Amino acid sequence: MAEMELWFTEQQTPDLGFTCKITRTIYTAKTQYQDLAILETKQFGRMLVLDGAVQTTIADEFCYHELISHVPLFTHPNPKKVAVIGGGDGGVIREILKHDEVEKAYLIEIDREVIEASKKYLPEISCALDDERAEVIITDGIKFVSENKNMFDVIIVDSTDPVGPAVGLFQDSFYKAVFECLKEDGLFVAQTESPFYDQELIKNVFHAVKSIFPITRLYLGFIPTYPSGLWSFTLGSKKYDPLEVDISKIKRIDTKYYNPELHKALFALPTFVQEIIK
Ligand code: AG3
Repeated sequence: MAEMELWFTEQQTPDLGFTCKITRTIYTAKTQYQDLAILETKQFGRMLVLDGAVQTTIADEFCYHELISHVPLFTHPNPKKVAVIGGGDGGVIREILKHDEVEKAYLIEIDREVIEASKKYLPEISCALDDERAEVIITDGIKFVSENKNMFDVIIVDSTDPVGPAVGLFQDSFYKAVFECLKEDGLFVAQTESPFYDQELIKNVFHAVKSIFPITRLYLGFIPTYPSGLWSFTLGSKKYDPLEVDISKIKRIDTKYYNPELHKALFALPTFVQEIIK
């Protein structure tokens, strides 16, 4: 008898699924906060899934992790203290530590089990979590940000979709707390979902950030395993504008997606996306 084929589907919208052939389920757990799975897919290699939503895969993680990290870090002229809210797989920390001037990168993750599973099964992504410049703090990001003032040069919000524990990371009160948690010339970036499927969300976040930060910008990237592939990031800044960066001064670091030529080009938006944030 032919061997049975196994397929995993993320239901990306009520009417659309994204399906991958899998060779095996490596690990599953019901954590205090979510359902966690590590799958071995044929097309993308190992995959981290939280509550049925694809978070990252070995094959395309670089797209997301580089875009969410290097755009803010090359916009700030001297980022020394950086915090990641969420991002328990460690991919953002790995990218942050490619910047020599960063003295300390804090990972503020609510779910310890995401970190543990990533360390065990996704070492290519989590590898920098044991670096001496990295510090892991297991706590609620909303609580952490509201309890610390004037502390970071850059904050990167690497959250899951705005459901369950992440809902509060997309609210006005959180962005106000992020503003206070940043130094006087600090800036932040948050992942803000798909311009195809999440227009209301992008619009609301953009306007919320705009009412708090003097500079607000939206940029896009392509992440094959996320809903629609086209993905948005919202940046709020107290002083530095990503569009004013002198790209000839950007240091070459080892990346596969980000490069200085893309730094400003990422902010050039298709007309339908310009309409969303009008
Ligand atoms: N965080 C954003 C994942 C959102 C994906 N959404 C979905 N598949 N429905 C990714 C964490 C990577 N460090």
